[in-house]
Amino acid sequence: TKFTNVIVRKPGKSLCNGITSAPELGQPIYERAVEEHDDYIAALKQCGVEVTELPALEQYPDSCFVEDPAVITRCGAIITNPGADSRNGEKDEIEPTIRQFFDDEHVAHIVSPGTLDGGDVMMVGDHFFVGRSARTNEEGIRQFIEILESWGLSGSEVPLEEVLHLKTGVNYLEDGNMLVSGEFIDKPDFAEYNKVIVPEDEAYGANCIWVNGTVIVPEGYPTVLAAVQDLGYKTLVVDTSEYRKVDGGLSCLSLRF
Ligand code: CIR
Repeated sequence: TKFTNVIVRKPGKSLCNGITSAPELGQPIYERAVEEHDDYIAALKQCGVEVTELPALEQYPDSCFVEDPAVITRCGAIITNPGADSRNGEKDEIEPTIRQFFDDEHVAHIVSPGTLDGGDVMMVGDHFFVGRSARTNEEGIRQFIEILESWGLSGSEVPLEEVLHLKTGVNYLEDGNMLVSGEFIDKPDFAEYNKVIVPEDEAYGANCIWVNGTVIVPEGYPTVLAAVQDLGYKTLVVDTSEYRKVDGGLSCLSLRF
């Protein structure tokens, strides 16, 4: 795998009203969120990708989490049908940008009653694991796998019990290495990989991203950072603490392809 392009969207002030499962963490501080976003973009650029930065969309508080309304594979892009009502319209906002990179035959859609969030999709080579979650339903997964298979790719369902999205708890670092936390540590789906177990008190740190040989790790997760470095990866650390307040992390903030 080699990524050439990354799409991000600047957070709006409305990020403070993003969906959250952890209101006790408080609302994101907008100015700080923008600084963190700038640092994130700088880290991505260091990994040798071209970054397309879309403008903020105040109408959609969670729209900086561009990973959810689209999934991009090496064979084409899939515009999803995000499972949260307040986010569903984000699919129409991202599509024109996706079409700048892919022609008509290489853009597919998940349609109602199917729902799917890109945060539930983990790419491992030409196979895609798809979490069945509160956002991604059985019909969405069926459509997604049908599209993948029409492109010569494959997919499989992973039921989730505890976390919001599949990649909240498991992330593939290429080279057979997988960061796993909580409910994913013992899932048979991942038995064949070199699993790096993320301790419960650093669970948020499981959401790292591999970008062209470098792994970007969230700031404040020393066990995860050491484990990733032990695997031999170059690492970059980015603070995503304002995004954590609304259940977001490193992977959610970009589309990498
Ligand atoms: C949401 O609940 O949809 C946002 N507050 C967070 C989305 C995080 N996205 C992701 O894990 N892919």
